[in-house]
Amino acid sequence: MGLESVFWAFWYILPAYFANASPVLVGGGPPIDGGRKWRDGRRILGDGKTWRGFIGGVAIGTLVGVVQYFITPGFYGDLPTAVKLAFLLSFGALFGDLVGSFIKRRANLPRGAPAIGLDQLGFLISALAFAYPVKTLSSGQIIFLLVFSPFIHWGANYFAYKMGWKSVPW
Ligand code: CTP
Ligand code: MG
Ligand code: K
Repeated sequence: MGLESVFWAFWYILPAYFANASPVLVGGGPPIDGGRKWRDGRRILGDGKTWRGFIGGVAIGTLVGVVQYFITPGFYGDLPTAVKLAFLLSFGALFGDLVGSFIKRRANLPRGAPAIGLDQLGFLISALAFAYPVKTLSSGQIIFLLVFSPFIHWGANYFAYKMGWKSVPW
């Protein structure tokens, strides 16, 4: 795959990365599950999934898409398409993140416990699925993102840990 198509793959997915990474800075406050428990007696999602993180992440990711439109309008066609795409990528990413936490709680993993695969790819697969109807990538580009995103995810989390934004480097 050419360098150019690698670039567009990253450019395409950027709102999802921003949406997924922002809650660590903008999150906090009331948890989405309202503190409620599932029938297994454990939390539905846990305290790590908050409304502020979710809404803030979707807003930041969508805003990133607007900025991207003004940098490369031709890639999106028009502004409404860019906004729709960025919103779906961001919403999809954070929805996938919630599904991941739901699965982790059912597996009896406490908040913040790492789940290799789920943590790095859940948000990405969900973002790609939500955005698919508006605009998608080639299968080669999707495979590229699936292979390389875990490294970006680990790098970003390590950076956030070093900055003191997170208590664990994952
Ligand atoms: N966060 C948030 N709201 C979200 C997602 C994340 O407020 N919807 C914040 C929380 O402070 C969370 C941090 O971002 O602790 C890091 O996110 P993540 O690693 O996804 O959550 P974990 O704390 O690891 O929780 P879980 O075990 O459920 O994945
Ligand atoms: Mg985590
Ligand atoms: K996560």
